[in-house]
Amino acid sequence: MTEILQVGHDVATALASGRPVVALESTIFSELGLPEPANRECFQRVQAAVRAGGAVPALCGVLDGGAVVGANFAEAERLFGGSVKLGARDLAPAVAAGLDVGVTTVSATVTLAEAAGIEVFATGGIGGVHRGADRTGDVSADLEAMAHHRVVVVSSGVKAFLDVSLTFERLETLGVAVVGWRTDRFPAFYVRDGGRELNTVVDDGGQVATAFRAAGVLGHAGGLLVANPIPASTELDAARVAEAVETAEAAARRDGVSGGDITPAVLTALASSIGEAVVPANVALAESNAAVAAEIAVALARYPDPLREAGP
Ligand code: PSU
Ligand code: MN
Repeated sequence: MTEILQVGHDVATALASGRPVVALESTIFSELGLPEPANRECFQRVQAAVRAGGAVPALCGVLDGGAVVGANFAEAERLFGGSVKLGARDLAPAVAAGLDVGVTTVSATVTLAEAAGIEVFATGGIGGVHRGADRTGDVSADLEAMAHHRVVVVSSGVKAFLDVSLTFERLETLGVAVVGWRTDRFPAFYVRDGGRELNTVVDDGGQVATAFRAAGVLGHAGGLLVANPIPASTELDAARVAEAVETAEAAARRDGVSGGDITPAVLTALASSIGEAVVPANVALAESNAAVAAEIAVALARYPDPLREAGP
């Protein structure tokens, strides 16, 4: 029988000796997230950034009915071609069905990260409350997953076309701690300032590690979202993004696109309407988040979990 949770060799070795590991989702590196060949290039840059920061990357996904944490080269190649998007709730049924290739979203990946004992995860932008959610009920499972799994999530805020304010409010309701990485503004993916103020600013990985360990000691059950704005040199014009999002969303509605299919459809439309700067912006922010996540993972590795140290 296929093993349900398969931790790659390098990742397992690192975890066993308490060395830093950063979990990575596979949806953004598949064609659902970025067009060929930018998806592969993005993965290569993200992976290199994690390694340069002194941590081991752990690409996650489902292959042949097994949940993989730390895909090897050949496994990663299969995931890049994946077109079945899996949220947290889809993992177990995918395993049961023996799914050949499934790419994991933020919600599925933080679930797998915690199951494997990885404390830090990097992505581009998290899912959240969609515009018009009062009508459609479309709220990403990413938010609940961050509330229930003790994992540090590094992202450039929420996906470009969500309702940033409603998502920000929902994070508060769910008890997900949000800290700004060298900023007091909650970022909105392509733009550095998403319009909401953050109460806590962190300047280095050590501060995040302290907050995360404190959350454990204080009995806070959920995760910690580290909001890292897109590098200034690749930031897009906010008005232009807003306009392109309106158009792309209207087109998706007109075509009857719903649920999990909305993200890939809108991202494709955005890339064609805003043009060439979109993909480099996406890659740059993912790479920056990977570097920040590695710094946090390194700091956490130097700061042993007081709960585990205490023993039984
Ligand atoms: N942000 C992007 N591109 C993406 C995603 C986020 O710019 O492809 C993916 C992530 O995997 C995220 C998922 O977890 O979309 C959320 O999808 P949904 O809204 O269906 O939960
Ligand atoms: Mn959604």
